[in-house]
Amino acid sequence: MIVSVIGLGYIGLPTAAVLASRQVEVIGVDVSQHAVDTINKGEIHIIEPELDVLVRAAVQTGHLRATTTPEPADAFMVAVPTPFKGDHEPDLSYIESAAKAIAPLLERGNLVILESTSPVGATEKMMQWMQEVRPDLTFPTFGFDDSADISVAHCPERVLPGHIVRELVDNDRIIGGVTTKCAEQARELYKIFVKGDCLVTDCRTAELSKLVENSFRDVNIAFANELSLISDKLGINVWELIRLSNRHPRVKILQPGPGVGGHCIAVDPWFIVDSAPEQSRLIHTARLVNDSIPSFILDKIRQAAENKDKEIADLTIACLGLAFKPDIDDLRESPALNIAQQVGLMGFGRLMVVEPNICKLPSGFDAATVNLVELDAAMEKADVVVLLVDHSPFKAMDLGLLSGKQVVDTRGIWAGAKCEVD
Ligand code: SAJ
Repeated sequence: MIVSVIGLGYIGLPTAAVLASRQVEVIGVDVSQHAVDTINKGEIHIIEPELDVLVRAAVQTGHLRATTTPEPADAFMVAVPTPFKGDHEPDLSYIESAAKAIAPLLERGNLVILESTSPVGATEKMMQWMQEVRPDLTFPTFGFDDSADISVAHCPERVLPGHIVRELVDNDRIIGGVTTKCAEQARELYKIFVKGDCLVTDCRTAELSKLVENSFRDVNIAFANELSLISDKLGINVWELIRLSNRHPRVKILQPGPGVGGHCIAVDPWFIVDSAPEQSRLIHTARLVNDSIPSFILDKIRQAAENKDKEIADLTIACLGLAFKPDIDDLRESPALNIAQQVGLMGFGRLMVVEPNICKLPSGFDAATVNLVELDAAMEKADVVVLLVDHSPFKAMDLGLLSGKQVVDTRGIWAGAKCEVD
């Protein structure tokens, strides 16, 4: 069996490598020549624990190879980005390109699976795009178990960045077919590497289930973030508040932070809001609450700077962390990056950025006043320290280094937000 994985990013590459580790012949396809060349050398272009070993083995044994041009296969798995555009409307253009790129290669009996997180209806839309290119082939009709030449399903990825390799194998999977036959065919493929249950449903339910999972988390994080705003107003330490409240047997409040980042939780709820705006009031409000947090943190930073008896231009500030969550290099939709960039415009004499998982500052910073530095250097010079990401080295840091500095701890890993550590 030959499987082609379209899109070799955070989901496609681990999926391709895990399948290859089960002796399946995998052809990975990506538009980035750099990604393709890196993978063909047995290396990886992203940071994800355990992935390097898996990819190296898959390439060395000849089970995985990458290319920029799609090739025929028995099954195609599409794992491309689904960002939003305009006023938070889903942008399906990457799925459209993928569908049109594989359509000319399709043969009777092929299976096409959409893994990308998508709004309800996207799997059928992808099918339509393929049908337009291939009127000679028959495609299934939603809910009708007629026999079509091509099977189409939606199997949303649900792995947690930082734990992708383990979760790809262990998590249960939702397998949504355009028809039951499509779902069964897709299930056979996932059973090759998934140890969790493969739960069969229709493609529309599968689409919404993925969006709902991420919206559930977004709403719960918004609750924690709202507690942080309330506690700030009432002069209460939110970290202690949550720690104590969570001692109730049925309460499990998540952690506040500098906002919600990543390409999933901050994006997917909008797909629900876009398709049912009147009905998704809570989901919509949660998004607004989470998106408002960076400006609250910027106010805290301004206050911290004012507490120092110096002009802002004479102060050095350190921002610790740019990634959207701990111990990864992923800066997509990162509130930490957004906040650090805004701090760069506040007029501090110098901004020192510490991000142990990258080696070059991304764009959006003024090279004259901003540097990417090691933690020790930042701690030596900074008057104000802003902790934006709970990376392991920051958690392990000697708290004595914060002595005499103004500290804004957005993750609660030190003494709590807005404290002067003396
Ligand atoms: N966050 C908080 N407080 C918390 C937990 C998270 O502020 O208590 C923030 C994080 O700092 C980060 C953001 O939320 O900025 C998202 O992080 P995350 O770890 O909750 O989730 P992701 O985006 O890395 O992965 C999510 C996962 N979905 C769920 O847990 C329901 C993952 O399983 C999905 O596969 C992934 O989205 C995806 O690709 O959709």
